[in-house]
Amino acid sequence: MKMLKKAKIKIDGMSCQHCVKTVTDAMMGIDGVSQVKVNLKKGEARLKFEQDRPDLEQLKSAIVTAGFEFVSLK
Ligand SMILES: [Cu+2]
Repeated sequence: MKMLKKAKIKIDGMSCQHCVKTVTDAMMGIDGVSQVKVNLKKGEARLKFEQDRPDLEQLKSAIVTAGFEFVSLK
């Protein structure tokens, strides 16, 4: 059984459910990411991923490419 790890990403610029879906799809497209839950009000995405944390630059660029602003990663 694989251990899942978690991260919380703050994202600026999401304003509706369409944005939520765009961000979710962008995150799910990254290798190793197995679950994404976006909270529109809080402007954050909670990720679950396998083994090592996905590359920070990869996460950032996925968010920026989708048209949003990466704020922080916890
Ligand atoms: Cu939107």
